[in-house]
Amino acid sequence: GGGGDAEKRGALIVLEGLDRSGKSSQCRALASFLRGRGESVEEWRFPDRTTAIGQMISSYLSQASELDDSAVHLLFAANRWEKRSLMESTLRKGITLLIDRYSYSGVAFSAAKGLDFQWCRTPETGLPAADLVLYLDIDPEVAASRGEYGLERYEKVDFQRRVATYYQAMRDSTWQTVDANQSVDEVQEALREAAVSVIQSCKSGAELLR
Ligand code: DGP
Ligand code: NA
Ligand code: NA
Repeated sequence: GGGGDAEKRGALIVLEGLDRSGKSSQCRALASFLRGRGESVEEWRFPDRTTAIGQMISSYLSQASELDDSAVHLLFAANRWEKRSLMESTLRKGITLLIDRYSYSGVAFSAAKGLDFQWCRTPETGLPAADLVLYLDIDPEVAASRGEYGLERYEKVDFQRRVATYYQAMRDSTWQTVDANQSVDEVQEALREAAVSVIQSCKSGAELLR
């Protein structure tokens, strides 16, 4: 379409990384920084454990239930699809979405179990595309030494190492890798610069809703 006002919108910004990469606290700090600059921002996370599908996923992750690997892969994807229209309408209102994990987690964690990489990507196709992916790059050994590691299903160093290789296979022009072995403040600084810049592009209509 044309480049009119109707296409000015919020940015879809995704934070990705291994478990204990610091994503969730960086996400919160980034949201409050952006709000302080007067931006409209909503913080989301996937899996969204509050929905019926999310509760099945949560029970699986806490190892309270077992599910077939392919079935649980489709549940994670469905948990994103059930939020699609809300995602799109929120972006169209000019609100920026800051999302803690998205389709990249969906593919990387399932492929790391041995499911076919291309098959894993298929159910993610057609979801709103991220304008910016902030990848918090952390050494799996460093992540493992952080608090509470090992309580959920995927929190094992060898597994996380495989997840990291699949993340690398998905890097594209929307990705910015931030060294998450740095201090919390240094990581936050890098995230802020990248986020401010993409929000500006979306406002100017340079990034059109796909
Ligand atoms: P979190 O709530 O961000 O700690 O994520 C919970 C765990 O689930 C974490 O180990 C990452 C994993 N995960 C997140 N999204 C997906 C997904 O779509 N598919 C799979 N297989 N795992 C995921
Ligand atoms: Na986790
Ligand atoms: Na999540």
